Amino acid sequence: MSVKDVSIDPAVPGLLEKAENDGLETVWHRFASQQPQCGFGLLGICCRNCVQGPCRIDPFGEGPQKGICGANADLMVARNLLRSATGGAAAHIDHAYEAVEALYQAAVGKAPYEIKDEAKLKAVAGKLGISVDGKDKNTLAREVAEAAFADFANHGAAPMKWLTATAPAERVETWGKLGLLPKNPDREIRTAMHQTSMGVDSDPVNLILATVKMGLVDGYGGLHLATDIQDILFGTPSPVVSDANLGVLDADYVNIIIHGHVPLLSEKVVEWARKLENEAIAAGARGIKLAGICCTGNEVLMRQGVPLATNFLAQELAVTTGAVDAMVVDVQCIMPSLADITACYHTKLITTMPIAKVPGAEHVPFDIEKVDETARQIVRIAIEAFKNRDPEKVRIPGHRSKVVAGFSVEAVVGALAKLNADNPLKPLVDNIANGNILGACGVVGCNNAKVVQDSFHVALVKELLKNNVLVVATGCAAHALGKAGFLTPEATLQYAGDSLKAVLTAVGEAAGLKAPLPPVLHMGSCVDNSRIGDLLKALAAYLNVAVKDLPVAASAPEYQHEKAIAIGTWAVALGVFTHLGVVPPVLGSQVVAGALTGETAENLLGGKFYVETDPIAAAQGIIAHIKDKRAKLGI
Ligand code: XCC
Ligand code: SF4
Repeated sequence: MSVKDVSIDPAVPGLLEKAENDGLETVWHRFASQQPQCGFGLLGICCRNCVQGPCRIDPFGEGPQKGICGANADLMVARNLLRSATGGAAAHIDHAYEAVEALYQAAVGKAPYEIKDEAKLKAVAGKLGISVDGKDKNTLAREVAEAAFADFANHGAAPMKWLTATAPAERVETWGKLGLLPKNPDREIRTAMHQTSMGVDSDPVNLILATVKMGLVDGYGGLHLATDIQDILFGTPSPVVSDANLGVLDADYVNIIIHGHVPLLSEKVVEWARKLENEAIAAGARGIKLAGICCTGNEVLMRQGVPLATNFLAQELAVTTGAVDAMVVDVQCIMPSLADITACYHTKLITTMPIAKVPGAEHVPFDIEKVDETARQIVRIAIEAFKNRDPEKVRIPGHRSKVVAGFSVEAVVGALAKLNADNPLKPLVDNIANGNILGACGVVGCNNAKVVQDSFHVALVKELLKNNVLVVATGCAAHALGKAGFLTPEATLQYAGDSLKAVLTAVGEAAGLKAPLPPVLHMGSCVDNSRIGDLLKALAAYLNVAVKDLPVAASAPEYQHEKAIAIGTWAVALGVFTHLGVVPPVLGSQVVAGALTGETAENLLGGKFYVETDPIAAAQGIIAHIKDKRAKLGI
């Protein structure tokens, strides 16, 4: 079978052809083999929550309308949705917890990480109400880690501290009134699994509310906690210039790809790759090149300037270049098929986490106390593998685009402070108020085989920029926009509407960049969506309005993961109008689909989901929403 027109990434067609010539199948071949996909599943009306099932509802109303236990379509859809959000939140929370453990171990001298960002440490401690006076950084780091552990050990009635310390006060009040404030994140996950098991909750509305609560568990116990702790450990990002796309690989070098989500090991791999350059040179290479895939890639780009190799859908094709000596993976978004592909080349697939093994891969366990040894061992495996590389099988696409990344909130405020040191947000807000910037949109999330790779991200963002909507990006969306050249000053000149262009040019010049600010600000990995939340909180506070009143929106045009469902729900709970470019499996229930996309969500939370599968129509919907919010603010 041959597949075509699956991506707008210029590196893909050549590599796809190579994969086919090398006798390999990719995600797109398997997607084609799966057609047509199950209609019950697409609508969310199948259930296998007990072993009497699986049960299905006939969407045409002729066959069964209830499962064996009596569950109807509304209940199945609501239960399935809550389970998905719970799966996503569990992934983020496990990630965040691991970062907290690392911080604790580092603080007590058991893990070899230097606490890099004392300013962030103090800022986070301050928000948590921990006094910083006279404490050295290790003592303070231990206390911050203990405050995080306390959330996980919370057996009382108080809400999760990380939420009350970081979410906007107006939101905490709103969620409190609705009874949605989560307590211990682990317990919330347990409760949600219980609530959705056979014969517990049969009220779809109650399940929808539980899903919103799970969004909050994700947003604060997962995203915000992970970002805070990782910034403390590894540094808060600041602007950095690098490259994106598979052209960053180099046939003359040992090429190591880091892929996954949790940067605890990859930070060390970066460090050791730099330290062991000489060994690579002794092996006949000119040095070592690192490149990232998925969110581990974003993490090491933001803090270390490591180039982006590619995003989710092209991870297999990275290996088919024949030039990757080791692909090092941690957790999440790692295709099980990678081992089939690496088996065809000299590439070492290295798994590192106890919960993420792949048959056929080499497992080098991540052990936090010995992380330096682990990282050194991994780099050496790559150097050894390089010696076995077959030059005949190498084909590196020439495509690479410059990217400017590293836009943490601290960095954005820092750049704006060059215009107004006392009141850094004023220039931004003034330009929103006078209409030079129409509004802002966070474009985030994944690739999904149902969408031509990167096409929705790019078409949507082009249209938004043309209409003077500033874009911030994270996750695989940021990779997509990076590959397509949107993370550069040049993109401002090429794509931004006139008034947006003028503002970005003025800010860029004032910040000493000698060029405009990019029109799409790369804010990091998917857990770093917390940074977007913080930016919204700061803007709302400055204007003395609620986040739900701001002329802003979010979009996940090509999302695939359960994590994206959890993040999207958090965004809606925060009061954000949240576009989805892929139809979620809820259309089997009017009750659920209607509540999430209609007045119920909007009245209770101020935000709602907006599903639109055409990029231009989606941009228009987002712009109409932004204009509506502007009108309500009287600007
Ligand atoms: Fe995975 Fe985060 Fe999605 Fe990309 S964007 S496909 S989750 S790597 Ni988060
Ligand atoms: Fe069927 Fe009910 Fe069991 Fe689901 S929980 S599989 S609907 S019997």
